[in-house]
Amino acid sequence: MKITQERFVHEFKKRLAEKFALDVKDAAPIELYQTLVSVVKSGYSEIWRNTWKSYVKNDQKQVYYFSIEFLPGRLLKSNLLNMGWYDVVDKGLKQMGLSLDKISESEVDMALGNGGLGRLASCFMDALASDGLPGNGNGIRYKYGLFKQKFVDGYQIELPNEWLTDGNNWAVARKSKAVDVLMGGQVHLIDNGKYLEAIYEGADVIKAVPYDTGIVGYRNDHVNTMRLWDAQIPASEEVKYPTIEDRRRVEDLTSVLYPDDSNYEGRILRLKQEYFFTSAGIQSITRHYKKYDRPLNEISEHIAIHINDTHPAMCVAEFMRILLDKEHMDWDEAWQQTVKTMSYTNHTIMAEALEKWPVEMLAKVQPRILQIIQEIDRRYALELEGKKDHDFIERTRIIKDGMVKMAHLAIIGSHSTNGVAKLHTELLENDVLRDFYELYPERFNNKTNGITVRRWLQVANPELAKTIDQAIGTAWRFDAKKLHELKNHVGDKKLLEKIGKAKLDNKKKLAAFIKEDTGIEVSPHAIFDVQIKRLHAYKRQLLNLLHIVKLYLDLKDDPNRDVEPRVFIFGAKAAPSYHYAKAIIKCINEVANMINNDKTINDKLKVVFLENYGVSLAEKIIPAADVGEQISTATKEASGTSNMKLMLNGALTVATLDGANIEIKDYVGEDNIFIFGLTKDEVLEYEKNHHYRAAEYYDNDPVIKRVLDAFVDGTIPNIEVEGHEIYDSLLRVNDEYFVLRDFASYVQVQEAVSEAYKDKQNWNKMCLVNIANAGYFSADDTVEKYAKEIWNIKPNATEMKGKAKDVY
Ligand code: OX2
Repeated sequence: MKITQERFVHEFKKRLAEKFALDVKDAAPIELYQTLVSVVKSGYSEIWRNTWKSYVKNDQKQVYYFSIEFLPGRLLKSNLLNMGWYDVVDKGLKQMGLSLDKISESEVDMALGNGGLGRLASCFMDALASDGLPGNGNGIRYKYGLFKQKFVDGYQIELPNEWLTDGNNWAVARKSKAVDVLMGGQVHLIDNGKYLEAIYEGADVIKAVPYDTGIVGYRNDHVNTMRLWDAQIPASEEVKYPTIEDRRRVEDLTSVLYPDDSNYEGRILRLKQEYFFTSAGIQSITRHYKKYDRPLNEISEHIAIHINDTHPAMCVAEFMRILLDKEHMDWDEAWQQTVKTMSYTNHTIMAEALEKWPVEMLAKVQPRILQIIQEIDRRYALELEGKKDHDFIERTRIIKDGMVKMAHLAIIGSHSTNGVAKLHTELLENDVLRDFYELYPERFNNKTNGITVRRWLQVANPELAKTIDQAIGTAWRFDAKKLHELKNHVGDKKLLEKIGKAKLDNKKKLAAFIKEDTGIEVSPHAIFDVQIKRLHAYKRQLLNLLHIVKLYLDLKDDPNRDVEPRVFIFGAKAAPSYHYAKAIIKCINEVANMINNDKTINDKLKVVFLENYGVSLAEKIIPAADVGEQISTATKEASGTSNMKLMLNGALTVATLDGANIEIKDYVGEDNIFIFGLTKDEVLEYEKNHHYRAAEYYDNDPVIKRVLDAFVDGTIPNIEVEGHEIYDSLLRVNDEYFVLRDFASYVQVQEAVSEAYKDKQNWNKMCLVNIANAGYFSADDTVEKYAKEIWNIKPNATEMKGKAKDVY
């Protein structure tokens, strides 16, 4: 729909009257929001239909991205931007005395994920659509998103996140496309003379109902689909569930998001969720494929299925189940199609996150799937007999000691395994998955993560975006790599000033938000130093905290010390069962209380821990950050993506040589990033030889001793228990993540940061270099590489990316 301001205002008022029988002046924010969503949806629904039709008409190969998490955040502004409606709607709303910013605040974040993995999936959805690529999401429609975090007495409290209370205005329920998922019971194979027939007994039938959300491409008349499944009771089975509790048992399958992205916890509900959305997705894909009478032994030429981390690894077995049991294909042919269709991304080398499930649990969830996995495993071992030694086969097979290793299933059952940053892929190939790399070298590849520059710069930071337009034009909005043209402007003092001004304005806005949210007053002229990510020991929020305590003690010694004022800002949720991470949260909050209320500190130091970190909060923090903390122990952070978002917004990175930090350093050069700490080789050396003694650092470094003592000697109030836990984890349990080992080097680099900040012009120049290089981490390019090198899919022929250019 071609939109003008006049037409928009007319349409908006009409819908508000129809939907709520209200005038603009009487409508509540939520009513205004819902009205706006309905106008926006009407603007892309026809394109959505046409996109799908063109896939069918052109018989285009499509990819289905299976992910147990998606973190789209708010969709309103992002959709407006991508449709090319943003400015018109913004002005139209102003004409009616309304504000887009305010209306947008009524949208509840769609928080169906934990962190980086889920947000990456959503950046990829946006990028697929914007590249005009035929890509669909497949996941779970959790009734409760990731918990809402509150702090009470400095402790994290988790509250349910009822994001569906006002309904989800973007999604469309497609009851006619529901499929039945079978779970539990028993299965027998009977030879009926023609094929082996799988007979299910006593299985529960669960109806999987899809909710589809349009994913709007950027200015290209292209709308893809993210399909999320909801568990319901089929009408035919209602009598089996007479009570409300019975019904709830089934419906609860899609109630809660497993609130942990790294600690393994064997819970059957999680395994059921994994099978549920895998089976529903595969069934709907194969059903659709068959509708057009195409031969099944060519299916891998028409569809690609991506397994995002191991949670959907049962795709391999479910796809086999359909081809074998429903389509009566023979094993070898079915296997060939399966391997050609599937591809897999690994997101972590943390041992506790590599999923393993007990065989007997799988037997309970879906006995036929277990049978198929056992058969895949048997054939795998048989095939390698005589070619590899016994130990190799035992190490790499899927089932070992009564456990099913999901990563092995994903690797063996797919044609591509990729890591998410160069270092991470290298570690997979040479260490964690070395055996598989030896076996299938051609299957391994790297795809460094990327982010959508639209949400993280155009939407989140309009002032900086306009400043960039003035310097290099608007082509970067279509191709983020073009941001590199900024490099020709490093000597442009006016531009550097404007970049500084945009940052200051964003800092003022964040300062106002901090005041409103926490009551803490911070000066926008201080360095805003930001660490935003899940709370995990390996991410080392603790290292940041120890440094803050050091700065505080230094100021106590000498209140007149000349320091560059800093505001340390944290945003992080800890998994509810992750006790240690919660102890760190408590300590950060108590250190914050101590410092913020100490008048002698005179605003030279402030610590702010914002509650309930998520996509929308990130959009407020990132544009205002001067410094981004990426300080994980080398080898532990597979890639990181907040590092990319922060540099894009002109923050300078304090980083270890871990994950994508290394690639960031290679692009911006050592002068434009603050690198410290152990390298990968040093960490691996320590881990191999076990010769690290954290206590030596405590004994020999008086600064470390003094800082750690503050946790147990009453200097920091209210952490009698947690302070000791942290102290013990470092000194008695020997500091698994080398916090003390990296401390001195971290302090040094932080001093360099303070020093650098004194020269504003040079600082802004460094920011500019970071912005200029951030385009190399655009998800559009990352996804294009997946499309070419893994999925073998091509952009839609009707794609009009180029044409839309002159509209802006
Ligand atoms: C995260 C990784 O920890 C992070 O380094 C990476 O950037 C992100 O995935 C996207 O690739 N759960 N979350 C992750 O891995 C797992 C498992």
